[in-house]
Amino acid sequence: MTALPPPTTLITVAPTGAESTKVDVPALPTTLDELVETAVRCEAAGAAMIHLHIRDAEHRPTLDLGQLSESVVAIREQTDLVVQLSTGGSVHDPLDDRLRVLDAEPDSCSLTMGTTNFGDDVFMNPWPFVVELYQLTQQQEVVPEFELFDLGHVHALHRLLDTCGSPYGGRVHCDLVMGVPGGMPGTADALVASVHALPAAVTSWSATGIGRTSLAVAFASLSKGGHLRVGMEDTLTLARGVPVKHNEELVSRAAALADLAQRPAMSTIEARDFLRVKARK
Ligand code: KMH
Ligand code: ZN
Repeated sequence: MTALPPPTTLITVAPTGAESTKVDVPALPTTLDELVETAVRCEAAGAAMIHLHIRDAEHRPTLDLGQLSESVVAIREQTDLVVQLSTGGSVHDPLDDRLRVLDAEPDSCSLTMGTTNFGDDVFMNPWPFVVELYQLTQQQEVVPEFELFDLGHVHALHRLLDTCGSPYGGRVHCDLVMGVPGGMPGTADALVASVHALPAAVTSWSATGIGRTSLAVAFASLSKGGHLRVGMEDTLTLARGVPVKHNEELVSRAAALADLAQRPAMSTIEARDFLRVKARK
């Protein structure tokens, strides 16, 4: 029997990332004020969760714990978004710093299920690190979002759940990150193959397509009953030669697609229950 698609769509905004520079992309929100302004506007446009990377005073990626905590608090004060901190950081961040991200007490965190080539770099996620980070999420009551860049990462998720049990909260939410040079392509075929291979314990999944794969992945995700992640971490143009001026544009477009699919954007209240995040306000 075919399962019914979920009635609403969880829209996550990933506004900044760690890869683009402020010099190349001045519209990238890098200061705390810009991040809060972005969060407020994206929530109004339909986002229910924010996937957060932060920058230092020189706009460089940082995992400074004080700044992370301050950002989590500021976004919580000004919005009801589910706050997800990146534990991926930048490809240059030491693994120990990435483990300490949870001390900033986010609602959720990203947790990438394996090492992957990442353009000309390598995004390191050795198995013992994945296990340690997962166990910390369980102890610190943070809901993980499993980032799957490749079919091998899907297989690794089976292994993690089999060996380490359920996540905090009991829901298993994943995100297919598609179109990274070095990972799986941003195509409907790759999305369908990944979804078919997900563990039975998975309760929800979203997908994001890097760069020009963004729309193809969004359409495929909605068609397969998935959720959406959009934002300037992954996509800097709305169309060829049309730069994104504000993350809100990408969220509004995702919300319009979700409406067309008759699965409108999920509210933040719904998302908190959907993901079973801990009440921290
Ligand atoms: N910046 C990438 C190296 C995550 O946030 O967890 C890793 C990344 C994934 O963006
Ligand atoms: Zn990220």
